[in-house]
Amino acid sequence: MFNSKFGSIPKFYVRAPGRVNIIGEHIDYCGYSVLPMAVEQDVLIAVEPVKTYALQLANTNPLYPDFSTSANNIQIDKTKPLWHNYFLCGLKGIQEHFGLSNLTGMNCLVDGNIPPSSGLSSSSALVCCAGLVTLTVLGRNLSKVELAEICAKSERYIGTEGGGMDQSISFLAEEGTAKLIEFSPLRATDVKLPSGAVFVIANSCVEMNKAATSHFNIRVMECRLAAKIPFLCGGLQTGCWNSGVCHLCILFGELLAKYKSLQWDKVLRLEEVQAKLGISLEEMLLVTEDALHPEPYNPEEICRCLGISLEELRTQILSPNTQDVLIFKLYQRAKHVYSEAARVLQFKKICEEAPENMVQLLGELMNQSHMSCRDMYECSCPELDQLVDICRKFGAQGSRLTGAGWGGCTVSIVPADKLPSFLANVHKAYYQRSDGSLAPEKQSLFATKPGGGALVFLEA
Ligand code: ADP
Ligand code: NG1
Repeated sequence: MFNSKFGSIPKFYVRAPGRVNIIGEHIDYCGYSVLPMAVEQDVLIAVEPVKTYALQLANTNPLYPDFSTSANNIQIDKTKPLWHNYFLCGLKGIQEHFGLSNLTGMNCLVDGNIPPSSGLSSSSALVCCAGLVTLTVLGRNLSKVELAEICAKSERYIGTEGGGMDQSISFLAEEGTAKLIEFSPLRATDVKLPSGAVFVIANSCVEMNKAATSHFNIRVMECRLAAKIPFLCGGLQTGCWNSGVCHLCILFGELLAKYKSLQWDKVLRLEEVQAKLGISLEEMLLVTEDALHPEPYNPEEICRCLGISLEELRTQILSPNTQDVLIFKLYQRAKHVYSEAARVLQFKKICEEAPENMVQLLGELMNQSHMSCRDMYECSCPELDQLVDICRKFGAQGSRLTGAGWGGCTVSIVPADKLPSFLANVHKAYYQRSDGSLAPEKQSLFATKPGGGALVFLEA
């Protein structure tokens, strides 16, 4: 196909994998550690550098049309997340990192088998693959951590305010092991998964494109606001919802006095709040219960608490696609984040200690995670809830949505000896169509093992 598109043959190939997040949902952009593994499915790009400035992209999938532009004039349209824009994000990230204005061109043919908009990070695999393609064409070197950080930042050119989990695992993954990904500084630690269980991905077949909707960014903004509000409450700022007499001020009066001089207006992430207060995640849950109210906040109340105008809220805190949001559920989002962050650490500890009932304990954490995503974070959907129930009914010890949610996939932990009957029963219960035919099992329901990270294949 490359030959028929460009009349030449590729000089090298790059692959970058998708991932399944085992636990730790919607907490990477709050600064908390997550626990994903790479999947075998990936984006693969065949590349031929050229001597002109022409960048020509083609795709093996006819749904993604050919695209060409000048490599030294990259424009990314945030309002339309067309496929080639993800490629341009990766390219632009590398270009900016090296401060290059004149990039030479290339011919690229993109192929991918990660189901798109399904929570398995097809978008980040494409961004990371394009980043590594560009680095290779330039003949430069960067560490995997540098590449992950550059691509995490540059994927935001598409308009989503993601946290960096997907790009990190795409580069730092190693075959045979899941990873605990920690941020600031970015690092990845091996997590040995139980040998007696298998992780199974099931696609709800509901697609949710993050960049084409505002669901994802609204959650990021709610977390951002939840990180600021408690500390401007309780006498540090007048006019807050409980007139400055909340329990937070009594419980943490000394801590607040100590940190009063810090610039809370600069705090963006819930993890920073915890670090500044120097207290545990369990204590943060208590602080949240005292400092935030369960009723939704409206923009006026938020502005009162922060001492800013509506215009400042819109332009200085909110992203372009969340400026008209009228309801922010800060209490529920913060509770999800702190409890989910604690579950990730518990999951890792159980994997290290490997108690006899390990699979059951890990399953319980995954079930709790799904409940919190569904009820507190509201990022599930009826199809995902149904799929999770079906997976549990047919033998999963735990099952949860994975990735951003609102559609996409579930991940289940299934005892190895139950795998064949689990696959058969779930297939029948969820994928059997009304006309009696079955959706293709291979793409929708499959067991997965920790795969390796991004790679360049050079011709011998
Ligand atoms: P995900 O959860 O899979 O990252 P997103 O909705 O964020 O989902 O991104 C999906 C988008 O990524 C697709 O609409 C498409 O633009 C792009 N994409 C994914 N896979 C491919 C591919 N193989 N070729 C071209 N573009 C792709
Ligand atoms: P998906 O939609 O599954 O690729 C997104 C974010 C992650 C993370 C998860 C939720 C991007 C590129 N990805 O992943 O950073 O926040 O949602 O845990 O924004």
